[in-house]
Amino acid sequence: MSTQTSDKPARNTTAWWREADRKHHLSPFTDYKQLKESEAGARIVTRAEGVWLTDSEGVRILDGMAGLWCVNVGYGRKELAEAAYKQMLELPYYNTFFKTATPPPVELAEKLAEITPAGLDMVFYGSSGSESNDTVARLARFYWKLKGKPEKAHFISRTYAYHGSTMAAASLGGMTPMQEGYGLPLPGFHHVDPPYWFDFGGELDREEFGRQAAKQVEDKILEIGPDKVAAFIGEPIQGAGGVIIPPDSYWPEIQRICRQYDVLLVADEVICGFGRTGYMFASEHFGIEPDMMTMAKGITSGYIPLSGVMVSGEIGRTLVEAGGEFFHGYTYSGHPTACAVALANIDIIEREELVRKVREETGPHLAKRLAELAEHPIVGEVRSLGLIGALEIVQKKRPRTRFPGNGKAGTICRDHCFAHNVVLRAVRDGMVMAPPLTISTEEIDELVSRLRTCLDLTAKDLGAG
Ligand code: PXG
Repeated sequence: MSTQTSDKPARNTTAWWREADRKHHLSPFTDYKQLKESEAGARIVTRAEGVWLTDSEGVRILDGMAGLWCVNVGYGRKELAEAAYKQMLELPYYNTFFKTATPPPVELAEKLAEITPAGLDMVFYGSSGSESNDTVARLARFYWKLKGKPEKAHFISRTYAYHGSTMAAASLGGMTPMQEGYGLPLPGFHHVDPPYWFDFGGELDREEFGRQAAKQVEDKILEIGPDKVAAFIGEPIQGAGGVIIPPDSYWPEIQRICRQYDVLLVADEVICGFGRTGYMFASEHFGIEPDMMTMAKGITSGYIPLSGVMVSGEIGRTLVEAGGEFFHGYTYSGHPTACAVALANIDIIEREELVRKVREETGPHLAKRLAELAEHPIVGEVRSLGLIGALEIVQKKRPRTRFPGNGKAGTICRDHCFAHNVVLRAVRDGMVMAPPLTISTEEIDELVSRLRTCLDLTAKDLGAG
């Protein structure tokens, strides 16, 4: 417990929040020493409307990341606040354990069965993407046990994948810094290369590279033994890994391989879902028919935590017909307030035709504006689908050559963006973006124009301008 002393900043001012943040708050993915030593401290965001954040100094910031890839319907939606308020007054919480249910999770389950890809018709709820991917790991093993194949317990995923921060989700993920020194991945979690043509494709034709990347999954299944592999999991587009959009040849091959070896195919739609790519789910675009699909983020546009795992009819039937308790669940599985917000959020997405707008209007506009940046001297590639996109910073365009310092150029550009009040993420030497789906074409122009300025400054800093 701290007490106020005279040299302390006044309570609830920027300086006070920064000091309290440094002293008492352990933020995720933070170098605490670096934060402590940094002059500025954290930027304190106090309010937001549409695609614009406002910080505690009154500065307006264009949010090119929709929070953390989640605020799909934009900020300031009264309907979502009202849905939560109404539900909290009526029944803020009751559990879904022990043969009980409440109306919102049931109504949402019915809605999700309607809007998710064909074949997926039951949902298991959690409160985060990590929890849902942990559920996948347990559910896949439970399923194979019920099928009389308990030895089918291994998982295959990709490097640069992000599936969450809990132990199983981080094992499914392919971020080495999250694993080394943390005793991860857990036994039984295997990784292959991602379908990342720009960094790994060399001189190969994209589609040939896509087929070779998929073949790695087949080779890995054969190495482990098909009778031991439970599931393959992948984000249709790897988000946190750098917005890796696979060649068209990739997913159909993955699907064929999974079917051939009786391996469950799991799509992690935590970022891609709920309209991000111009489809309600990116699986539709890539022709993926997943056996399980995880969702979070855009399901409530980040207004309240909620996640889910959709399962196929076959998995659902097996659970129901074989019987035996699934020893798994969270206090907040099917939280009524979160589910009420999700229903109101999906209603906005549908009523405002956000998915169609992203596919036909704002997505193509972003692609067009990004294509202009491809001419920039330090831009090696631009790519996007709907409102998720990336550009690669390079020293030389042909052959594709990075700046020295692996990630340094990206960090420089990200810091310029921060200073120019546009939030974009740097992933190694790529700049990634995922604005709210409500962003206007004018706001996209503003985002791209600020990014261009920051690329110019980055080029100058790197002696390439
Ligand atoms: N799957 C995917 C595809 C994700 O992007 C998770 C699962 C985990 O969700 P939770 O709700 O447990 O965080 C994510 C999360 C970043 C960043 O810096 C990305 C995420 C989370 C935090 C930071 O890009 N994605």
